[in-house]
Amino acid sequence: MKVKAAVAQEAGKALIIETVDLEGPHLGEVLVEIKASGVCHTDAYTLSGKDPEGLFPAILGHEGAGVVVEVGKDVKSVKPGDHVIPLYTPECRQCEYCLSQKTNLCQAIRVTQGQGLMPDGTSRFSLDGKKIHHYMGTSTFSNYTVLPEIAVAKIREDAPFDKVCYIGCGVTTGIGAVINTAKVEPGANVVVFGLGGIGLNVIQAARMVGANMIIGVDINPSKKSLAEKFGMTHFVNPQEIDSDIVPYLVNLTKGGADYTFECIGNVNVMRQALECCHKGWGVSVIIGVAAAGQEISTRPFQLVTGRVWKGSAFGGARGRTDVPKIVDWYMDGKINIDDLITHVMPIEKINDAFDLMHKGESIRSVVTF
Ligand code: NAD
Ligand code: DAO
Ligand code: ZN
Repeated sequence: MKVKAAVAQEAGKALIIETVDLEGPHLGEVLVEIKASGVCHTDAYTLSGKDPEGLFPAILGHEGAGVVVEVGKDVKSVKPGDHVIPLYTPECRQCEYCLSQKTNLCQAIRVTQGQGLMPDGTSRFSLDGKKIHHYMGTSTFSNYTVLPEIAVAKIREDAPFDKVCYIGCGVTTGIGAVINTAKVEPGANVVVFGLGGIGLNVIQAARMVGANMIIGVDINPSKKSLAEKFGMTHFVNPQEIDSDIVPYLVNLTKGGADYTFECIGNVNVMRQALECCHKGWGVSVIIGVAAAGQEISTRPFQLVTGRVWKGSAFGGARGRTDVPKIVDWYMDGKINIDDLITHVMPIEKINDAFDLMHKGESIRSVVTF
């Protein structure tokens, strides 16, 4: 079939709206009509050419929502008409990783997904007979896409696509890091570094679980008011304090934070986030993705004396199991997504979404089809 997609032809160039050929679903795959897709930093990172695993030409996008229109042979868990959120972290429920119950990093299709291909090693997208790569197994910057069955979460039908698409990455990443990875308990003191689309979701989850102090750290003072709306109790701008940020935060929390979250992707901030944790038990969770080749460091004595360094991918969420629950939380008013979606535009304007992101003027832009 012919589909409308924003194609990344080359690194560092704007996306081009094209009419692309899409083959129907093979064994174990589903064809999904994408209704809305968020535009995330990871799309921009790959488009920039800095992502060593980035492949071109490709159809980017990994934060979508839509409707199943056709299923391939042997597909059992979804049917045409079902509303779904694509999952860049699938959940096969059969691989060693899924069965371990210790991680959400299902490996069932990891190799081909990283090669920009479907699990059988081929692409469904082409333009003028030339292969176009899939991206993160999702390629949601297209009005139709093909996904493995294990990479879709079935969601309720009354959930608005242009809001719940954000659960496909940012919302789940931030909320899941608090609930699944750190397991923040009521009364805990929390520090969140970076108050963007991820950090604000960390903040709202910290409030939801009953954290005591929720300290937000950002160099951009314009982030303060929205963060307060989401539950931040104290704001710290590192450029406006007299002392170093680590002793400042240790003092503010009277001994160190119980939990910290790095939501920027800056290795120097990752160190600060670990070192402002409470001696003996403080846990620091790295969410931000640092540029290729970057390394973290600290004095090992920080860990010897009980601080714990962890990482979190897609909030530790098992997509097919957890994403429908997060959609319910949104529909029940337990979490706020609406105030984070600052811009909505048709797919034809997708390059404006990247510009807004680079200028720091959006929290999340959503493109619709
Ligand atoms: P964003 O740009 O919206 O937010 C980053 C915030 O950090 C901004 O408010 C900025 O002002 C602030 N900031 C920048 N440098 C700072 C510094 N030195 N000190 C304090 N604040 C600083 O980004 P986002 O969409 O929230 O994404 C955050 C990170 O999370 C990115 O690295 C992204 O790639 C990553 N991410 C990780 C996962 C995962 O599963 N681990 C998923 C999605 C995104
Ligand atoms: O299993 O090795 C693997 C791949 C895990 C991918 C996890 C991605 C986490 C962060 C990327 C940013 C997502 C938008
Ligand atoms: Zn698996």
